[in-house]
Amino acid sequence: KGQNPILLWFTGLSGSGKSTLAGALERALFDAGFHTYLLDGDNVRHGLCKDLGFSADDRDENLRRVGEVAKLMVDAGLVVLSAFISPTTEERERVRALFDEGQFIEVHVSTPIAVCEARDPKGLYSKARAGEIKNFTGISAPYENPTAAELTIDTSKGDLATQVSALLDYLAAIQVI
Ligand code: GGZ
Repeated sequence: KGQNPILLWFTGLSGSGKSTLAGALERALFDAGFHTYLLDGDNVRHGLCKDLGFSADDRDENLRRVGEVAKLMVDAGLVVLSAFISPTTEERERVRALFDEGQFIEVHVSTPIAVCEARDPKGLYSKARAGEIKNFTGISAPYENPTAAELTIDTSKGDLATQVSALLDYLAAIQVI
């Protein structure tokens, strides 16, 4: 199926729902015949970036590598989705600058931190509050809210199917699908 290669960049706090949302959108695009790939901490931080931790410098390098890999995948013609906290505007804009106008679509998963912390699916927020994890985004390390995201989705409002529909509607409206 003919397709416009793009990168959908999901940014947001731990527990905000980035991976769930990106995974569900990937499934919908794949089912519609698109060639897709989802980059996230699970497939990057165990291999390509296994030498990196969560200091500001290591996150910066993690996101630089992810951006370059995504660029190669987009050059190869894929619809690429990524789900990383990506806490700073500078890091996100550096990735955007690798792409042509319209090829980089930033999705801010804006779920409030109180909701992310209440979800705490891996118990990381409680460890961060106890001081057992240092540099935890939103608790002891910064997260800069995007100011120019193409889309903003709060996963504490509405259900996953509605959120995926909103993403598909946007992609259809800008004629990338
Ligand atoms: C934030 C951390 C940390 C610290 C481990 N701060 O919710 P998760 O568990 O599954 O996803 C988070 C993931 C963040 O990695 P990223 O590669 O997305 O981050 S970045 O874009 O900043 O490079 C969280 C877990 O790793 N995790 N320690 N200190 N999240």
